[in-house]
Amino acid sequence: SETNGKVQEGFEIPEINIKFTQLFIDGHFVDALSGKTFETRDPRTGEVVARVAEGDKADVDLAVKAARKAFDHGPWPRMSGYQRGRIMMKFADLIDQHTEDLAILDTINAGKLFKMGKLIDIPGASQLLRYYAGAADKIHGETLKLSRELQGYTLKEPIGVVGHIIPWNYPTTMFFFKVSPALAAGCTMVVKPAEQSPLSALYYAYLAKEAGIPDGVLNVVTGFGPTAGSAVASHMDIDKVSFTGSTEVGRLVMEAAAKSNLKSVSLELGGKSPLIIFDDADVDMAVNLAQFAIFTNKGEICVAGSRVYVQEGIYDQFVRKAAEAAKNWTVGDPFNPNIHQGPQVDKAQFEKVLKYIEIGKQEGATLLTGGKACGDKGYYVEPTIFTDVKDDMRIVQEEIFGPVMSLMKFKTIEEAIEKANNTKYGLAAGIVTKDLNTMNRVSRSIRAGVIWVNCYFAFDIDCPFGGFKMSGFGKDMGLDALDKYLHSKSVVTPIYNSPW
Ligand code: TXE
Repeated sequence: SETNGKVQEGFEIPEINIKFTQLFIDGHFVDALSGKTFETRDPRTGEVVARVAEGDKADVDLAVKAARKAFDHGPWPRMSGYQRGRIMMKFADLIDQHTEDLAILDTINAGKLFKMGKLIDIPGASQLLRYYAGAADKIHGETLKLSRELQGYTLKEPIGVVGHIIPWNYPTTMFFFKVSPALAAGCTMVVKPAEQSPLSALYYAYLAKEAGIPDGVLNVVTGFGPTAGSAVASHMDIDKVSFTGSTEVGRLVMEAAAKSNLKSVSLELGGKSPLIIFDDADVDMAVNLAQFAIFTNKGEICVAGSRVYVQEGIYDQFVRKAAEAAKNWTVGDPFNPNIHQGPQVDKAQFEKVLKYIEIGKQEGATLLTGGKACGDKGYYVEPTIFTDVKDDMRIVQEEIFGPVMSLMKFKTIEEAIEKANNTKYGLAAGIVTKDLNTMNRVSRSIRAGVIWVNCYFAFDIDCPFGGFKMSGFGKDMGLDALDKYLHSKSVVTPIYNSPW
């Protein structure tokens, strides 16, 4: 396989066995009503690996009908939280028994590293289920004293039928970011996976049924955004839509919600996250962190540290070391356990990344390393670093969603804060410093939903995650995410002859 300078050989590709390619509606795998299917491709080669049912509005209608029935009349919202939690625990156990099969699907659909799938994404899915399973029987409202004549309490009720529209960069993680808290809350749902990566979602639907999740609670409609996705966003019988994807489509989803039934919306959108490295940083550690922050998952991460700001005292040294380090960041077949980076998800993303590299060059940035496609097939891109980058360049302002780092110099803490905030996005930021006051001051000054200090991608299920500004609103993970799928009802009673 191709690498950024090295050739890696001698690894095994596991047997690929695709079991589920139909829509999952009301507890059954079914063809799309239209009978249509679409190709799903392996980004390692660009070749078709399966044809998957192409659901559209009519199929979404059926799925919503099933979810509505399961919500209005079925056992799921009526069970105790403890019972729901036990079924979710069983679902988690089944995922653990199929880790390898599931990781294979995300590798051949999204180009994700197989070893990371086995170590992180798939075990993370069962962990998410268990976290929210544990919360399912701890959902409670408040007692309200109110005035002398009135007393009240709040009831936390499931919000209803939820539509989850998810992207392709983390097909498993995104599925469980959305589905786990919604299940715990007692909601029923329709999931629309990304057209690039529909396979694992269908497998999860099968495991959910095996675990005992009642029919109609979890439906999966595979298909395209403008048809199936938009039918979810504009459906009159969906009570909430939870979306992760581009800012552009997030806007369409919110518009569709507003124009239909004013369903509640949460959006996790794009980012252009800054990583700020101060003079007192350990340069080797900072270089590794910067590389990890942008090249992980081939830069297809909403929180990728795509803008790296380095203080002038260590800048030259940092540039030299970053160029060296990039040479050791190997690119190749994601089934190879020794490589760092697989292919971009599809041809469109591959071309988008290469286009932005051209734009960077035309804008006058200097290519420090990388800058080209690699391999004779598939969608591989070299880890790329630009220097001499200016704040208003498109490569600094727009989300590339690929392994492309923009490296910039700053003098003072004020300048770093100003540059970091000079973006329409506000998803994440990283700070590298040993100085406590710098850390606190910068953390409080950056307008972003998560700040990582001397680390990056430090996710934990108990830590809410979501954006500011045009990166969206509403949190995934933590108990905040459970709250997204609940609404609060106030119940008030009069008190006669109340003493106080
Ligand atoms: O995203 P889309 P795309 C960013 C990233 C990437 C760019 C384009 O910059 O390069 O978006 O990727 C569904 N109504 N992110 O085109 O289109 C679609 O089917 C309802 C960042 O793949 O936003 C898929 O299920 N739904 C992001 C989901 O939206 C629609 C992750 C996301 O696809 C729809 C992905 C419509 N009109 C891309 N059109 C992140 N925040 O991590 C599409 N969809």
